[in-house]
Amino acid sequence: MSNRRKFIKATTLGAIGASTLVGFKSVEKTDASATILNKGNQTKPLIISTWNHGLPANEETWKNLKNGISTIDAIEAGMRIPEADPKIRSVGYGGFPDREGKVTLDACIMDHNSDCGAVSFLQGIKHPISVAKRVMQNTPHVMLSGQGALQFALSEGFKEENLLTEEAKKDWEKWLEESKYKPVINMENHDTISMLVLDKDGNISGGCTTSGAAWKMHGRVGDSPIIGAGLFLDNEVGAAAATGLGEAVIRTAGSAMVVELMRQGKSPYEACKEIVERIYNKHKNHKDMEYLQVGFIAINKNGEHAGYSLRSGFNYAICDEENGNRMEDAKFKMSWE
Ligand code: SD4
Repeated sequence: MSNRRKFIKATTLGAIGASTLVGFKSVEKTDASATILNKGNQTKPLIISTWNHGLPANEETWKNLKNGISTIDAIEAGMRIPEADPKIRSVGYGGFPDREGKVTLDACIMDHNSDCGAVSFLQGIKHPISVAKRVMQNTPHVMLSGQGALQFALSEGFKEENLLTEEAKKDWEKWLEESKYKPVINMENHDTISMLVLDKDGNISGGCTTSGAAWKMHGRVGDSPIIGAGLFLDNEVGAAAATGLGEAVIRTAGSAMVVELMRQGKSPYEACKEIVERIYNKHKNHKDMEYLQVGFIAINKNGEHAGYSLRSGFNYAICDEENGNRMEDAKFKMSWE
């Protein structure tokens, strides 16, 4: 087993151990692609989220759903956990900055009515997911960006603060020594957090939040706030969300395509795999191929779920009544080695 693989395994199991699984049984592995939760009329709630930081996010969302909070508010509550955690260098506060040393954030949220809200290139606000929700609920628009998004957040009562931690600043200063843009996606096992929820009423909602690719150009926006790229759902069919190199996901309208394939009858696993294959085929001779990683998670109305990535190392957190909150390694097309 390579060092990298060992590292990923260790962090995966470490995260399970570290998590406080309130009322949950921790299960190390399930055959997720074969799971069908919902036979007959009764819907069993299900949450899936990308990466290890999906565990505490799922836990918070689950707790809120159990307390009768609306699904959108429960998603927001869950995603605020990694956003506020300075140790997570790919989301919210403590996220890696762009090449000018600015932390710029992207997020979106979508409900079962196809209502959605997003913010992109937002600076100085710790919880972009909450601002995205306000865009959805309190404006006639879907996305606000940059200075306008900040202005809106302030008008809604959000507080402006410095999101660049000392640790992230040190890493940026080190990066400046060579200034080479070569994203190392999933190296630390926590990129974008995307969450998909099937609630007790059988409705599907989702959210996505990130500080985007480290050392990106100032002004760069990734896939995560773009409905159809980083996140998409159709309550008649299912939902999908992405992590990895946003440029590749935008070029292929990744999450929307996964949902369309499910509409045509593919399982979440088959749909994620086909879109990853498509992204690979479109990029195999592309300059981005050297560091290309993309991963998708998907759920359908039956409660089937899956994750699939181009390269190894992607995992996602699954939470349901039967088996609690646990990690699943996504299947993948190829390893990094
Ligand atoms: C982006 N997909 O901005 C996001 C974040 C990510 O490595 O996963 N970056 O491209």
